[in-house]
Amino acid sequence: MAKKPPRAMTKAAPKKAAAPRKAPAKREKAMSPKERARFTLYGSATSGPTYTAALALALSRHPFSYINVNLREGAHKQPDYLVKNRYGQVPALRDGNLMAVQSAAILLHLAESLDKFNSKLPLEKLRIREWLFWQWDKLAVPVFRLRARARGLRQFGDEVRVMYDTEAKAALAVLEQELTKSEWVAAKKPTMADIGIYGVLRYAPEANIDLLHYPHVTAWKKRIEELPGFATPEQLLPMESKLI
Ligand SMILES: N[C@@H](CCC(=O)N[C@@H](CS)C(=O)NCC(=O)O)C(=O)O
Repeated sequence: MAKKPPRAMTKAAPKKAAAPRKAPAKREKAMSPKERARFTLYGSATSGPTYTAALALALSRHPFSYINVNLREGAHKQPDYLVKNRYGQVPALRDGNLMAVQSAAILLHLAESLDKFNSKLPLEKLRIREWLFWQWDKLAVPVFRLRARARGLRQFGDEVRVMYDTEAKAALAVLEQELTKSEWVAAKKPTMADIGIYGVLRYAPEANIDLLHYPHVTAWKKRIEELPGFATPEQLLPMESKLI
């Protein structure tokens, strides 16, 4: 066996100028096949709440299978779907053996189980929940009703339209005011509360609501769109099911 030359005899590589010290890049742990196959999202391509769940998974950098539930054909009211979502709505998210429904509950489940877009601070945790409850109470309903009317999926007269429009704008004024104080709604960093609210406001133009009247909301929306992993509804929700 050829003898290895003593250390001092090995030719030293020419010295390079020392590169400035960078913090080591955080290496993503390789995902096991079981972990990759963990989530299946049941939803519809045009559904805002489905997009919210998909966006939370995308921003958490977790792959998922997607099953298209054909709302037009009433697939969401069939017994095989009602066992997944007792409310007969999309989305539903399978996490292994567990089924999560209601998009805000799905977001909170992902925050806890993936430890993403969450906070360890009790006050921030509370604020994440607070904003998600507020979002469904004050923002999502008027925005989604107006959008459904504009798309011809719901019929109501001008009086009701004005009522929802006023409600949506009142909610936006609250959000605008909050975002004058902080970059993110519930914490010093983006959380599931931002993702939940973004999932509604993405559809504001389709509800004929102009977000340019809310400069802080517009800037916050852009910050979310710059987060790694961000994707649009069209990119995340195909018309057909997609298994991984
Ligand atoms: N609060 C529910 C709302 C879900 C929802 O409204 N889904 C709509 C599609 S965007 C749906 O399934 N509509 C059919 C129905 O309610 O019968 C959630 O956040 O998951």
